[in-house]
Amino acid sequence: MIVRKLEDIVSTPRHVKANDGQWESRRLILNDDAVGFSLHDTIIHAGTETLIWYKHHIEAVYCIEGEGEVETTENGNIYPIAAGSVYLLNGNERHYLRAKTTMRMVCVFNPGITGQETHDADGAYRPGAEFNSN
Ligand code: 9YT
Repeated sequence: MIVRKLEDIVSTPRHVKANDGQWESRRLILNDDAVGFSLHDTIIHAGTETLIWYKHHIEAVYCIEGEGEVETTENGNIYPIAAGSVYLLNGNERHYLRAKTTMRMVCVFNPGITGQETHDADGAYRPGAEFNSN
C-alpha cells in the first residue's frame, strides 16, 4: 500500500506548473506506481484560459472548488463547471478550460502520466512511458 499527503508533494518534482502559468498540478499517483492511472490535485488559476487536447490519454476531471467552463472546439459547446461537476474526456476532445474563479480539480489520467509533462504546442501530453518501452 502507498500513502502520500498533498503537503509532502508541494514544491517537489511532483508539483508541476504550466509553462504559461494557468495551472499547477500536484501529482499524487503517477505511472511509475504501476496502477494504470495517475491522480492529480490541480489548481486552475482564476481568469485563465487553457487550450487542451489530450490525444493520448483519457482524463476525468472532478471540480471540488471554484467555477468556470469547458468549451469543446469541434462544436463550440460550452459546459459550465462548478464544485461537484465532473467531466470525462472519453473522446479525446480538444477543448478550452476557462476558470472564472480559482478552481481545484481532482484529475485522473489513463494511462497514467509519468510526472513531468506540461502541455505541448497542441495542448497534449506525449504518450506515457508505456508507449516507449521497446
Ligand atoms: C483540468 C486540466 O486538465 N488541467 C490541466 C492540468 C492537468 N489536468 C494536470 O496535469 O493535472
